[in-house]
Amino acid sequence: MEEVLPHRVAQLLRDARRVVIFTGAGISAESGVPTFRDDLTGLWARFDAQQLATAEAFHADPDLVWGWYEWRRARVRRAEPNSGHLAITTIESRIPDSTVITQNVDDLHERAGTPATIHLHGSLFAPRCTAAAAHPATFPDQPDGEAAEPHEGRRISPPRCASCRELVRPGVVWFGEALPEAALTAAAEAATACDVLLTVGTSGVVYPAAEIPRIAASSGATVIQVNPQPTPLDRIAAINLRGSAAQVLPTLVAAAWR
Ligand code: BJW
Repeated sequence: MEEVLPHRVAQLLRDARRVVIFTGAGISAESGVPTFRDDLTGLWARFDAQQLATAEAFHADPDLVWGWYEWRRARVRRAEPNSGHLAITTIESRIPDSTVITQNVDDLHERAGTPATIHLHGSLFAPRCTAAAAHPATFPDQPDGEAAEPHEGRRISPPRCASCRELVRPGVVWFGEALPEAALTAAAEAATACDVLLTVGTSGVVYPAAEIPRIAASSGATVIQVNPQPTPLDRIAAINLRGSAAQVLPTLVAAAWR
């Protein structure tokens, strides 16, 4: 890959007509939300996130899995959007045909000012009935996620659906489950039509979401990657900016529209 000068990257962004910003857990890391493939810490250290985020784990031990999601929900509630989320809102204000697509289940893009974020993997804040997706579920937040953690991890019984009394489950997409069709279609269409796609803070290993930057590249868009670590997306990215989202994105935005 040729070396790309910073002013050239800024110019590419400034001149773009249609931009997609595709984010993963790394965008929220500097807000204090652990990435998905980070080792779990504290009382959750002996669990593996990839094994907890499955329907099988929930059915085998609903209290364990619901407790983990409650702990994460409380943690996200305490987090604030960082300068990476905010830089994305500046890009949206400068390039009206911008689409933000996230794999994250937090609400930090929305709280930064991107209300129309496309969520490919659902939300921590949209629990639903295990039996009928049409039954939404509302329930109170736990008082304090971390303080309430008992020794074996924070086990909490999930509530029951008010309509049919089945268990309520997190409104996220687990391994082996289909992504929400409308979100996936909208994401693929935006990736096909964009001229620049910024991929930020994702390992790029979870499909079909990881197809989104690949669709953009094969449709002729320039893919710019922001990540402190190499990923499988390095090969399709025209430009790899090695650094953290909260540092690189504001610098890029400032260089594009100074
Ligand atoms: C920073 C940073 C900083 C750190 N700044 N960066 C094709 C090939 C092989 C397998 C498959 C395939 N197609 C499907 C599959 C199977 C499977 C899959 O992809 N498996 C792979 C792991 C091998 N996919 C599925 O099962 C999907 N469903 C499916 O295919 O269904 C088929 C079907 C069709 C029709 C009917 C029925 C079924 C579903 C995938 C769902 C993924 N769900 C999760 C959990 C969500 C809930 C929860 O959060 O608990 O989504 S898994 C997890 O991974 C989560 C994330 O959104 C997703 C992606 O992770 P992400 O965001 O990339 O995070 P990390 O942690 O991996 O990486 C963080 C990155 O940030 C790193 O690169 C760091 O360097 C970087 N970073 N600090 C910038 N400050």
